[in-house]
Amino acid sequence: MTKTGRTFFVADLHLTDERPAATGRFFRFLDEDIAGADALYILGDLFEAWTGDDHDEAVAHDTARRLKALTAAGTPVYFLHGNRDFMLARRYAAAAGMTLIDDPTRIDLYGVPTLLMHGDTLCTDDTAYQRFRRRSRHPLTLALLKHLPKWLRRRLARQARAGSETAKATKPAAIMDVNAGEVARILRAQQVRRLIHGHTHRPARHVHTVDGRECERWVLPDWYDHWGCVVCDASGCALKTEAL
Ligand SMILES: [Mn+2]
Repeated sequence: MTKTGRTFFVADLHLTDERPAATGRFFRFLDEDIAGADALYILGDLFEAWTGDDHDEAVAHDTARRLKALTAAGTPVYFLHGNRDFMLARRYAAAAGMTLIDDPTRIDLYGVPTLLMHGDTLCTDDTAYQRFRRRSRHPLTLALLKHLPKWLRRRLARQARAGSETAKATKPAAIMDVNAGEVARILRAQQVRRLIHGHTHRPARHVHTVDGRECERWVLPDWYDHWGCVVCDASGCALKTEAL
């Protein structure tokens, strides 16, 4: 297939059998929009919930098959973990033909060093969430979770989601957005002038001035009422979003 010279970024699709419209649009996106792209990066929260690679929703199987076909056709797919699907591991990644990448990962995007993140680590004002994140992502916790029976992992995931919904309802909106100081810190530490992330569900292009230099931060949309992506080529990036 002829390469289009474009790279696509998505996040926060929150795919589940309960929202078939988003799944349908994602599969069309893979077939129509992505065909021939240089790469697809999925920056976390591809799935609404992930309790282990034995996750048995139909959407998990269908997505693996579709992504595998895409990589077989010559478009590599990269995935970094979101807060919903951080249990996604090598077995599923292999079935889907995806390459797991770290959060953050720095890539060369048509000559521009670009940092990729899910975005939850940037929300440093939400100290309760950061504490939960540290505990749940600890290697010992992950090792323990892996050995629990599926029904128990499902129950724990449900409880975590319910807890997060309750917390979100009471936290001021500003706390759940990224912290500008943390954004500047990571841009400086990673020596990049471009950052692409999701998680906050507030699609936008922001400009940050770090040490007198202009940096851009692209925030990916979720796939609830709308769907969308950031698409980049040698001339730059653009945010695309449309009603589902
Ligand atoms: Mn998220």
